Amino acid sequence: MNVQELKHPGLKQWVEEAVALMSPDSVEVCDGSKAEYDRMIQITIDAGLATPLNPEKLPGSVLFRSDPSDVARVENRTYIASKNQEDAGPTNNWIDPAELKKTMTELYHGSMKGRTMYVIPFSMGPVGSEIAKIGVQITDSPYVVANMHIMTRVGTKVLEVLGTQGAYVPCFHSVGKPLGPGEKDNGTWPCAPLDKKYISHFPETREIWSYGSGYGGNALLGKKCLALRIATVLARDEGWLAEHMLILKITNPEGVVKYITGAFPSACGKTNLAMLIPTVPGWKVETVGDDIAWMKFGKDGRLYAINPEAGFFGVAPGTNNESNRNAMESCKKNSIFTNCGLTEDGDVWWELIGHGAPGKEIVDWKGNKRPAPKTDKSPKGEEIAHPNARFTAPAKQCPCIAKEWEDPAGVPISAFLFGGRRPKTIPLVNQAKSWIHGVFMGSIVGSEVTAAVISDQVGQVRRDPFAMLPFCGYHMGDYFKHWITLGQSHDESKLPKIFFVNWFRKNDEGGFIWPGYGENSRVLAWIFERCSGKGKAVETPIGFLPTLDAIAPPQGVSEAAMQEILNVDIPGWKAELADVRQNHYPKFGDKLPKELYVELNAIEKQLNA
Ligand code: GTP
Ligand code: SPV
Ligand code: MN
Repeated sequence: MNVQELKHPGLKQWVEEAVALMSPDSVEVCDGSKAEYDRMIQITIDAGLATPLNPEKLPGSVLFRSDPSDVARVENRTYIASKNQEDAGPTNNWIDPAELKKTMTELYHGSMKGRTMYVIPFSMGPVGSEIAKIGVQITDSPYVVANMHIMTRVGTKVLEVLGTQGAYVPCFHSVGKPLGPGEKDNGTWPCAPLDKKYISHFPETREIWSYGSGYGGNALLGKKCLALRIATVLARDEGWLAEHMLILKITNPEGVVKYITGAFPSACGKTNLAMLIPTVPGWKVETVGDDIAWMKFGKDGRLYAINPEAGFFGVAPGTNNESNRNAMESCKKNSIFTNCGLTEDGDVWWELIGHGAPGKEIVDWKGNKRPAPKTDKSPKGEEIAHPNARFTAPAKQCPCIAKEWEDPAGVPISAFLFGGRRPKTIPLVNQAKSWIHGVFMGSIVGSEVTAAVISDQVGQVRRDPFAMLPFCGYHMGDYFKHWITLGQSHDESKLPKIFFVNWFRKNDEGGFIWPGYGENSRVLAWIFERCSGKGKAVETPIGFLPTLDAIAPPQGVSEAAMQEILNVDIPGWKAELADVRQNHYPKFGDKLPKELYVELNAIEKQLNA
């Protein structure tokens, strides 16, 4: 479809202005068809950017290798350009919106020369449902178009819902690598250098401008940019929640169903928990979503969650048939792999895939030939797959996708989990005593920084409140307040119960104490029972902890180890709370809700008693 055929005058004009600014060679409006997807993939193969994989192993799938400057989200190039700096808050980068638009307009000037501009109408959430939001992304990356096909609902059906007057979030995206006459990508991933990349959000006008990166959350603008950063602003104004949360359905041996969401920072286990295969007999887990939840109150006063996405953009390393068989099955066909290794037999490979690689050689994520590894481990810094290598797979291919996953009414949530990677102090699981106590715990989440972000802090613990540090589109102090207000204005008995979990406690040798993955079902079962008014617990200063007989230890975990991870580490917690008081909360100044200091004071007092 061409631009002249667009029936929405505002949209048509916006595209025409973008064309005038960015000077693409041609323009195409995406229809969302399979033929279009196949054509995008063929274009990237012809440009030397995609490698078709062995159709007997991974039918309909390809592998991309990106640029070393373009392998993850770039938090220090991500901006919340609200009119007042105060509204972006201390945890977001801010530039005055007029100044930022001026800078970026210069960068966009002619940035699509030699390329095609694709106009992607997309829906976050089922097309036409009341809860869904429409965006329109223009991009010069066929890789992005193909990924958007999998991750969102794309095409003509979205334009039909938009009609002639409908509202949409306009999203500019250019990889920032115009081509000269006759020039081709020739196998070089197109992007701009790090200091020219911008991932910008204009919360008042609800616009997204992204430049210079073709990767993941920087470039698939429905995901973190729209469904989180812009959506958090809408949610604040309209009284709902847009969160970095998985959504799972859990069924107990008696057939009782509950839905649980969980917020863990990037690469801290959401996809794995959402698809977990329980080791506890008789229990079943199914997936509703693996990264983002939008939650609104139903007439019955309960919170209902939908997954606004249509696919998984999952971390490849660490994924194997033991740890996450459902993810392995989801990406067995029709999938896009980015920055994985390529074996001699046309298969993908990554660290901790469960086996070495066949043959003599393997191609690493930088495109270099290396000896085929005999085991599935590589020394740090010498990985064959980038530690943030990803698969993009349609959610409907997941063997454990819940039948409700596209229900526009959403699923009623019984529990929220918060957690991160914490080698010490934070117990395996801990239940908040009240909504406000849970909000306090969410506000102090800490986690080791992972490879999902380009940062020199990888491995260091940082505070990542609600796992939303890089994804909140406004002042984090106001975000805490929003959570508190929701609790105060609703019947607390109907709100989800709040839990803290930590799968990542380490022993003195640096090994994980808790085996994680499927064994996390032991913790889910306890949480399920707590939500039913059962499940044995002891009250401690930090919350309700399971009694030692409440969770049977998995094989290989001693009684003493269980005691260690279910203990209140009093000196550790005192240090934790002192750090919150000295370094974390002061960042938010007057915007830190005083209710949170009340919680902090009360817990400190009990720990000192
Ligand atoms: P994003 O997509 O970045 O938001 O990540 P995510 O939160 O969905 O994380 P994911 O489930 O993809 O897990 C990231 C990494 O953590 C993978 O390498 C997993 O193998 C590993 N992981 C997940 N769950 C566990 C667990 O219970 N224990 C341990 N030790 N590792 C885990
Ligand atoms: C994350 O970093 O939390 C992701 C990957 O889910 S990305 O889409 O790149 O944001
Ligand atoms: Mn994520």
